[in-house]
Amino acid sequence: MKTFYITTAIDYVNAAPHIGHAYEKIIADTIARWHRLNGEDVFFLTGTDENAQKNEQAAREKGVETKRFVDVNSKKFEELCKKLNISNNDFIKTTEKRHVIVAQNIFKKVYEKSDIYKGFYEGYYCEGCEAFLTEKELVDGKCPEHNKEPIWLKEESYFFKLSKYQDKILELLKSKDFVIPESKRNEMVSRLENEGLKDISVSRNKLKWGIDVPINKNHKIYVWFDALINYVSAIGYPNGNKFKKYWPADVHLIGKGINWFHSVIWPGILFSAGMKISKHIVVHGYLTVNGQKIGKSLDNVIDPINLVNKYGVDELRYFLIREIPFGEDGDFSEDALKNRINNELANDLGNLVSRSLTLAEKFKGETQGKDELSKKLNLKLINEYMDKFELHNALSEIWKFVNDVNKYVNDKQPWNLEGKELSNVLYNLLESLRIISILVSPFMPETSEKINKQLGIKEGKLKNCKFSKTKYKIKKTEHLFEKIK
Ligand code: ME8
Repeated sequence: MKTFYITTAIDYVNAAPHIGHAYEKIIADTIARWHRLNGEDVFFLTGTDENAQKNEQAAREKGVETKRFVDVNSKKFEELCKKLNISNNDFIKTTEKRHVIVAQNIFKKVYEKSDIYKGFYEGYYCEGCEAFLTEKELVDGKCPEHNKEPIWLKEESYFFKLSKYQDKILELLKSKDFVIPESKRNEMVSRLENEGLKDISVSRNKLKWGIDVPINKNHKIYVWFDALINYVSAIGYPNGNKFKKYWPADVHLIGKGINWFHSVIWPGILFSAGMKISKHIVVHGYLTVNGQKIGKSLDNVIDPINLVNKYGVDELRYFLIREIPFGEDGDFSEDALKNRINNELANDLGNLVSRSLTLAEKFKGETQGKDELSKKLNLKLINEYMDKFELHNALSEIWKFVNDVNKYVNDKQPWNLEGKELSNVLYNLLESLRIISILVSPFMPETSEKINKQLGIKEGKLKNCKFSKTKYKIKKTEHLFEKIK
């Protein structure tokens, strides 16, 4: 069976999750569910990045012991996953022993290959990014990502010979679809071509929080070196069955701010450790809230759990995917969310299901006839969009079909029909609903279940998306979506 291994970034636990975290998990989940629908053996990983300095600092500010603090906050991310109906197969916390052992193991392996050497680091460090910054990267002396002045570090440090892998990494970046979308690949290629690769610091001295450097207990492993390794520690590198089965990963889904770490540094580590390189780095854009950058200081960290409570999980999932062209930045606003709920969910899909089922429930005979609608469904195109990670286009193509079926109802006016003619229209409607239910299931799993329940059918797979003879047991119940005033 074809395997498919997908991961999200692991989230810092210095604060509660925000809508950007929810966005990433929803996209990854939809991709994972799509591949399961296609009959593949999917492994889907998410988790939390716990060894960062900023987690320790946040704990200190709250006056809580660090481990307790990260555990409590990590739970919030796990709860978010449940709330968003995320179908992850595992959740890794980088303070777990299974991770610590592997991070140290790979550090040692790279060291023994003479790709790690001791030196002296002097330069800027942004605690927000948990990254060493060059002067060039600063804007008005501040980190542009966090709008904060970095600290000046001067300390003994271990360095990773990233420069040694420059040619191999550039070749990899230039290969067609290692980084998706193209625009995000070009950014990496031109940065690498302009700046070249320097060796990078991979340890921090005199820290209390973090994973010990295995060859020198006075140092901690630099958090990014440790964090990237979660993708292999979680599946049991080097000898675990899952590692053998699923590595290399098919997709690392990440936000644009951490592209360099995944497209350049991670392959460098993998090359050095003699491991296979992940197949695709898939990069999404950033969300703003009412046009403003998400940030604690801006006080617009919208709590995704509240949004789910207020609007419903599938409503939020649908909105985020449909609203933002994949790979681009996008804005979240409750007004835009309400509009899509009322128009596309309640009107287009909700009403279609509701009026079809009302007619079907009343109809006593068997629904049969000839297929008049399947040519309206461009399954090939939907598949192509999903393969290109253009989830917004896939969803909009599915909606074209929903609205073609709506138009069919309006044209046929089945409420004025009876007997064979009515049976034929209902046959077309019910088969269309069954197929729509399959297609929307990765995007809106609960909605799909509700449709199936009312049709009295089991969940289908992608291969069942064709008109056939289905036995239905119609039982109309609730509305799929509530309109919002
Ligand atoms: O970067 N909109 O963690 P993180 C959309 N621990 N996505 C956003 C976003 C926004 N406004 N802000 C952040 C880290 N993200 C590291 C990752 S992976 C080995 C280590 C995305 O909690 C961000 O780009 O800051 C990343 O993909 C994810 O959310 C977690 O961000």
